[in-house]
Amino acid sequence: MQIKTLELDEFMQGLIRRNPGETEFHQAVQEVAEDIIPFVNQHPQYGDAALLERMTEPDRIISFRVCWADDEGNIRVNRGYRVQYNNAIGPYKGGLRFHPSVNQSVLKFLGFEQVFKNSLTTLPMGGGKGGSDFNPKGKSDREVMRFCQSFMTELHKHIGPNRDVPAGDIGVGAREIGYLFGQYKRLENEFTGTLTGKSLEFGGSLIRTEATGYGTVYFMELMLNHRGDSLKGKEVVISGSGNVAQYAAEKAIQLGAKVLTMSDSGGYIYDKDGISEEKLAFIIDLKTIRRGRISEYAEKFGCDYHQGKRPWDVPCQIALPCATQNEISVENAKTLVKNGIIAIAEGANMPTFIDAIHVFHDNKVLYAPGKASNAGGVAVSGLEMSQNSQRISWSRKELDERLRNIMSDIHQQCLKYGGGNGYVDYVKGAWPAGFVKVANAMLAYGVV
Ligand code: NDP
Ligand code: 2IT
Repeated sequence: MQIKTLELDEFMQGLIRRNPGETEFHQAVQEVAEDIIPFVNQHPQYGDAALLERMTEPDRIISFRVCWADDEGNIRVNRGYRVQYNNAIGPYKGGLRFHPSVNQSVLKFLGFEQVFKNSLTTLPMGGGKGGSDFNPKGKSDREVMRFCQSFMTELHKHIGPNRDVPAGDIGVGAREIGYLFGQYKRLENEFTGTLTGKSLEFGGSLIRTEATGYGTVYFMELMLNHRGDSLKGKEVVISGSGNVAQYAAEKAIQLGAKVLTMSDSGGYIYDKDGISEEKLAFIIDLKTIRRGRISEYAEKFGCDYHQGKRPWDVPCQIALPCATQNEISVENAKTLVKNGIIAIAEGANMPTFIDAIHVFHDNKVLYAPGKASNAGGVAVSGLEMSQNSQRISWSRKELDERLRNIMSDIHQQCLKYGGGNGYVDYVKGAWPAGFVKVANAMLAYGVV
């Protein structure tokens, strides 16, 4: 048999032809293909088995109608999805996103990245993602409950503790997981750990709420420590003010950094004095309990609010994008570099456009892709699954230690493939590290 070598352009053209209009999915694959194709070409056993072609096709996509009644009695229709991407190394695992921008392309990009991220955690989890174009904003608790019950009435047929274990993501937090789990339990008449991110009273794990944000900052500290530096005294710009942003801010403050900004889809606040733990408590209450807008922070504490803007013009040494995909453009990246940024770690999934990543690399800015730096969330989800299976719960201290160890392990894996020449390329490091385990499992299964 002739040895197959892949060409990036040809591979991407085929992928775009097979997945028309799915721009986010194309972008996520392009990002991996740039580094994986040379790797695959050096390891012909992967190319010959067409592993990259197989990995860019999800195992299956489930799409369904979600019908519910609003508080006025109107019948509303949304679309629900679950992309079961790859279960080579464990049950499908990944979050559910409720946001009007959700479509098949967004969930395929998220599912694709989840496969490699979950592999990097060293835990036995495959990758999946799901959600709906439902917008929880402005809905009453009862409306959200009815939507979640309707969504789960279909989804429950496709998930289970050894099949597929969903969790939260944008628009899906403790409230939604409670409604979803309650309906799952009712339909299955079984109490199993089929969802993670549950509240502590019914099988949730300590540290899960904090895990993504904490893990992102642990990863940042590891990158800086590797260069003999640390977060202490650094000025940090954060986007988002949801789950990930809140706990990234908390850990950054605890490690002695000064957090200058947080944002939501309306704009960003710039607090020159730094967001203190007390001010952060106001944000957590504002966003998770009162479900208000970040502009209220500016009114309360008398600082600047920039409507309709993202925070990347604010001079800083550290950036932590923690809102959503494609929030850092090439122009934003150039501004950050001009203003002296030294490192960026993604709390969000794919917040940086590919050409912006190239700007960071060209300027030797440390850049951690989300599949490495935000893996702490799904890692603690994995630990929640282990605790549920054993019917035990570990202490906060033990879980925090496990989280730190996992982040440190991911950092080590990145150094293995991305180190050398004094500058660590974390993209080059993260992809092969996640890829190899999944690829070897798929090779072992034969042609499936
Ligand atoms: P939340 O819903 O808790 O918070 C999302 C935040 O991002 C909010 O501040 C929201 O603003 C803002 N946001 C959402 N969409 C947009 C947009 N289109 N433009 C500007 N701002 C936007 O979600 P999470 O904190 O859980 O998730 C944030 C990111 O982290 C996502 O990329 C997610 O995939 C990723 N992630 C999450 C993990 C988790 O465990 N939760 C794990 C790993 C990654 P507003 O309030 O106005 O909507
Ligand atoms: O993007 C992610 O890793 C998540 N939203 C968390 C997934 C999970 O299963 O905890």
